[in-house]
Amino acid sequence: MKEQLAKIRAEALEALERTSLPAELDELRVRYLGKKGELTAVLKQMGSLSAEERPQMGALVNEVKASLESAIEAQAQRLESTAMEARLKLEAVDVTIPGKVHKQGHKHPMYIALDEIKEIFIGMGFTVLDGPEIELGELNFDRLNAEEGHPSRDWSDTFYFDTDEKVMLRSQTSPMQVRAMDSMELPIRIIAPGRVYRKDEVDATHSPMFHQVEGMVIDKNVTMADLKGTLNLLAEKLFGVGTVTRFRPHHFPFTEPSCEMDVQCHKCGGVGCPTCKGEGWIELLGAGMIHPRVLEMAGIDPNKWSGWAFGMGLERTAMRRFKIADLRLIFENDVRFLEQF
Ligand code: 2NM
Repeated sequence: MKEQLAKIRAEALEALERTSLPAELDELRVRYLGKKGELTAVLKQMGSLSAEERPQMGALVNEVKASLESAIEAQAQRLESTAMEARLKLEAVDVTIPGKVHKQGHKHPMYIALDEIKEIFIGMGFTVLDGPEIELGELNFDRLNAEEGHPSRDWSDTFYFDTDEKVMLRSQTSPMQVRAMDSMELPIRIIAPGRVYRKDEVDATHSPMFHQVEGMVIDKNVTMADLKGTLNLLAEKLFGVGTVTRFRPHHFPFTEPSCEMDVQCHKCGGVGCPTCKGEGWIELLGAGMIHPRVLEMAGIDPNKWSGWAFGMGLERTAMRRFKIADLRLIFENDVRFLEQF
């Protein structure tokens, strides 16, 4: 029996050495240490031993069992660390390999100008509103005092939807002003930037889609002086201290009185040059005191409240802000152009 045990131990240790997978280890564990394993078989033979031999053999079996258990445990740890090393090797990342250079995009100069405009108005307590580009004719025209028959409502000027002529691409962002009058508590100070659509022929100064920033203030005792003061401040903050402006009378259906604001030409200082088409001035925006009927239609009492509003084209404002000569550069999105700002 002693020889038998020595043989089992030697065989088992040798078999252990040759294992390379945890499953093989399990197999050996069952084969040598399991209930039907070889050591158990030896134990079962103990009945035939004498009373003196039995404890000796028992101790020997236990010793073999313990040494096999610890050998299996040691091999298990070895296999585990070999597997881990192999995995680390396989998944190793060479941090010294140069990375792929991604081409970075660039903010469009018009949106840089818009961000500046937003900052200026936010600093004066205005809220920036965003709204739908598909609008109801009711909000785009009727509620702004441009009733049936107004020239801007003509099919040749406006993108109506074929299926429903009540629905259109907004021709200005003023429907957002109407929404604000309907939903916000007075007093109101808002600007509404966004895309607008008109059936213009494409040329150096026109595109059927362009961007606008409109704005509106409604409060008690608001006058034309507030309009001029605020818009002059906008011009100075956007184009620099000392920027010269002028206000000319104009007509819009939604304001009364109405005006246009010009900025003195930055190229010639007002003398007249090709940039300002010899005028000395460049038109910046339209504005006016909100028509009492527009306030009334929103349920605002024009005897208690008054307001002013303005609308400016963002493309042209950005062109002036960054001294860009041709509108088409704004729409082409040539990276060599965009990277300059
Ligand atoms: C302009 C010029 C003048 C304007 C008016 C309103 C509203 F809703 F308050 F009546 N929003 N925007 C306005 C006034 C727009 O664009 C050239």
